[in-house]
Amino acid sequence: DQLRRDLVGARERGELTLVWQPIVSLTDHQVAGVEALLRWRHPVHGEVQPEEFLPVAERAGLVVELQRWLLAEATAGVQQLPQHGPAPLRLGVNVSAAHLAAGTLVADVTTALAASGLSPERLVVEVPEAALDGPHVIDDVTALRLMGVHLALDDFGSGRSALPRLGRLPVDVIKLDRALLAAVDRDAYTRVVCESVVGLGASLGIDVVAEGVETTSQLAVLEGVGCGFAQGFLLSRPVPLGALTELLDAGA
Ligand code: G
Ligand code: G
Ligand code: MN
Ligand code: NA
Repeated sequence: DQLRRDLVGARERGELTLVWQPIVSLTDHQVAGVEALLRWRHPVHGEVQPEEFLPVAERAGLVVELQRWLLAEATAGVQQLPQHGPAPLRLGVNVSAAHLAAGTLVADVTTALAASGLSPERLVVEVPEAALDGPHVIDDVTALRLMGVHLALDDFGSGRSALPRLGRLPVDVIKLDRALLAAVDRDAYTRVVCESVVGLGASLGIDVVAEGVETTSQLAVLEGVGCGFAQGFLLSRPVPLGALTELLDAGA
């Protein structure tokens, strides 16, 4: 299809960009990290979202190329950000089931860290809960963890439960799926689920990040149940690197 032909060469033509979304600590209200998100500025269709073009990239065999570009851009970009907070900003990058299946994740991360000089402890590799079932996933994320890289379970609570595997995975962060957040201030059951995950995190030494926080009443519930971190349009939309720099300088 046409989109697939357009995606070949999109990187060389400079049509791929990253946007950055802050992750805020609910303890000290400082930005603790950022998540790098991929965007494609299509010459005709305008901004195409990853949900739309990542499946196309998969069919075109471009996933590894895109992920290498993303890792290089994101690790280099985060090095340019001002550091005001108590600890260096962490960088979250998304990996997909297709990237995990390609078997190059550990090498790709190693290359990006070496090229950028970013300390491995500052990188958080976000693996969707639904992508954990692949053949080499546990070995690969364990190898990353041994390098000092942190691991986040992304979209937690949206797919097949990762709960039975939590004990075998070196997880540092759980990211509560934004579908859960949508109901957290309206539905008692959802609030209890979020509270339980926060408690589980506390017991296991895992940070919990709530994604998709859009309203002050959602934020109030999260603070009430002791959730450590939040990310979402209420706190900031994903923004270009320059705007993120201004936001960090303004918050300092
Ligand atoms: O940025 P946003 O709303 O549109 O992202 C939509 C989905 O695409 C999310 O599930 C997110 O995890 C995923 N995503 C965003 N950027 C990347 C990326 O660079 N690589 C991969 N594999 N997934 C990404
Ligand atoms: O699956 P992943 O968590 O990586 O997805 C991140 C996606 O969520 C990005 O596409 C980002 O644009 C989107 N996102 C971030 N904050 C919000 C929010 O508050 N509401 C909604 N609906 N989407 C959000
Ligand atoms: Mn993510
Ligand atoms: Na998510």
